[in-house]
Amino acid sequence: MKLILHSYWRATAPYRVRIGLNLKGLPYDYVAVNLPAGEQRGGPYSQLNPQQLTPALETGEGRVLTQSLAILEWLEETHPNPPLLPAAPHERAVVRAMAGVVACDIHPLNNLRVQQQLTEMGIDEPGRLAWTQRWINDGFAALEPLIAAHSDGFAFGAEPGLADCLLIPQVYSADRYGVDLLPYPAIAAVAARCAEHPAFQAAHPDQQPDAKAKSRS
Ligand SMILES: N[C@@H](CCC(=O)N[C@@H](CS)C(=O)NCC(=O)O)C(=O)O
Repeated sequence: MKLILHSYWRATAPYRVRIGLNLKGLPYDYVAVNLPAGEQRGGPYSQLNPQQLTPALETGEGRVLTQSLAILEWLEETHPNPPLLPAAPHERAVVRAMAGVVACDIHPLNNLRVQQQLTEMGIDEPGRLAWTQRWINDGFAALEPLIAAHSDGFAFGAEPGLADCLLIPQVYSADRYGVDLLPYPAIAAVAARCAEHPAFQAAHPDQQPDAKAKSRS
């Protein structure tokens, strides 16, 4: 079974899946979908994912998975080791809560199509930036005490897991949008720890084929 990930180098939802695949040690082929050019809309990609959002993961025999959290849960169920979730139900719920802050409460408000809609509604660049920073700061303010209470190097405990798969791409986005991490020392510490881990390094946007092609052109 050859996995094929449809991704865009700078997009955070596919970045989550790249980290998960790397943590599980699963090789995959990378297919770039140029989001600013609109390749997610209308063309062959929209047959693969009718929601016209990345990521999509082809898992063989014509099957396609979408939604990064669903893909990460599928990875966990089909390749349990090393685990992305702790064993105890309460702890699993805490990790899913961390993931939910990013996936449900930050990212949907700041996605490309939302930015494009704000532009269409006449919101200027400083207004859009303030919007984006607002929701990242709200989410990080909620995550900070959760991570401070449960981290032992990574977001939950001493091993990387699901919460880190969500957190690190969001920290990348925070940096892109000029959000200061100073009020969030626990988040910053986890980000520094993950930056040393090969699975996170290989998943970083700068390491993706479409980022490299861009910098050559
Ligand atoms: N909830 C979805 C979000 C997917 C999503 O919004 N992906 C973004 C990239 S991070 C995208 O493809 N945006 C294209 C667009 O907005 O047109 C998931 O977790 O997979």
